[in-house]
Amino acid sequence: MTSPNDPSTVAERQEQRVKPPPMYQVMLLNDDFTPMEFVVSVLQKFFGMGREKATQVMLKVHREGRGVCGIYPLDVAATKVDQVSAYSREHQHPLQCVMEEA
Ligand code: TYC
Repeated sequence: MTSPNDPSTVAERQEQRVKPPPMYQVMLLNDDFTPMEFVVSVLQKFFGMGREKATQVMLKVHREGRGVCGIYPLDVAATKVDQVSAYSREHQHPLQCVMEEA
């Protein structure tokens, strides 16, 4: 006998073959003008980081040129990029936020 929750049923076997959704890294890029404190506040506000983690990520971007803020499905990643870009523009900072497939 099979029940709807039995993994041997046709529906469940099909589900196991469905690929997981592609994931996207959201990254900040370094520049010479955005204040460090503003970048830390962005990482706290939009990526849910505590102050210590946000400071570590900001310094990594500052030293290495880019750094990952989080990894999300396409729609969430695209929304983060839009929100951070709009917020930075509103504050007249050139901070760049981009995404790429993880
Ligand atoms: N390089 C900037 C400065 O020296 C700080 C900075 C860090 C800017 C991270 C952007 O994504 C960034 N004020």
